[in-house]
This record gives sequence, C-alpha cells and structure tokens, in this order.
Amino acid sequence: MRSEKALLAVDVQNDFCPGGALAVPEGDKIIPAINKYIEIFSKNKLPVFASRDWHPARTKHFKKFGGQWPKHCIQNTKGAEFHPALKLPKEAIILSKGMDPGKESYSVFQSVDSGGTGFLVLLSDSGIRELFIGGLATDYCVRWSVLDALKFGFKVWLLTDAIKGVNLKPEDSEEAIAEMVSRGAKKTNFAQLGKKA
Ligand code: VGL
Repeated sequence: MRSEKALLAVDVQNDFCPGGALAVPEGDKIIPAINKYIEIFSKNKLPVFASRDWHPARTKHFKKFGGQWPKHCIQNTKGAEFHPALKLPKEAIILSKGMDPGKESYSVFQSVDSGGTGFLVLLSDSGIRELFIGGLATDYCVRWSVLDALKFGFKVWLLTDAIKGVNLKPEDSEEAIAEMVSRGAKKTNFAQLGKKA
C-alpha cells in the first residue's frame, strides 16, 4: 500500500545509550515510546525507517583524527548495534550514514539503505510526504534530519516524547527544538497521534 506517512527512528544505538561510547543522558528512556510508535505504524502498514551511525574505525568525525567526538558506532561492533530493547519489525528499512571517513554526516538525508539507495530517493519513490521523527540525539542527528526534511518540503512531526539530547551545553536540546519548530516542524506526542497516523 502506498502511504504518505512514515516513521523515522534516528540512531537508537548502544553507543548513544547509557553505558555506550557517546551516551546521551537517559537515551534509553525513549525506547518504550519509540516502540509504541513502531507498533502503531506497523499496524497501519506504514513504513518504518531506522537510521544508524555506521562509522569506519578511522574518520575525521572522531577526536583522534581531528573531529569532535569520541570513537562511537564503529561498523560491526556492539556499540553500533541497535539497542536490544528497540523492537524493529522485519520490514523496517535500515539506513546507514557516516561511512565516509572524510565527511561529517549528521543528517539521515546523508544515509543509504542496504542497497545503497539514498533516503530522499526512497521517500520520493514511495510517495512519502510526511515524516514522524524521534530518536537520538535531539541536538545533532534529529536536528539535522528534521531541518533537511523541512528543506526538502516534507511535513515533519517531531515526536517530543521520543527524543533526547546530548546537551554539551545544557540548553542545546531546547534551542534545537525551538529552531526545528521555527522552521516548520510540528511537535506531537503519542497521546495526540491517534488523529494523525
Ligand atoms: C550523533 C553526535 C555525534 C547523533 C552522532 O546521532 O545525534 N551525535 N554523532
């Protein structure tokens, strides 16, 4: 069935959760909410996309090679796996990003599926016009993905009960949310969703 709506769960990976290499404080707390969204989208036969940071061992994204971040989400390591509590259906489309050692990529619009097709092409090919976005981290990959989605003309619902931020500065997530909203994202949560999915 063609549908105009899809769910995007951003980077719900071990390394972004407590105990991981780049843990988002309480990052794992959003997983029950993400699972509820996954369930409702699956039930309604709506596409579920799940992105992952998928870095080579050497990339300029890492401090050691000139970047900002500790090593994290290295391909085929435990840290790069989706968190074990995340319940992805077998139909979920896995998107990988951050493979280019010379580039920083925070936006899911820089990701590809297992066959190498970019996210924007996948969305266009399936007629999707509306994205419901949650995941990690509010102030980085969620923010850049939402801003790109708006730039490309998608309607964006920010799932406020299913995002958490890194907050290098304590106000980073709040500022990111305000920016996403000012560019056109709409905030919603699970209780309000019944009317939209
Ligand atoms: C992310 C910091 C560094 C994210 C990725 O997924 O939000 N944050 N790399």
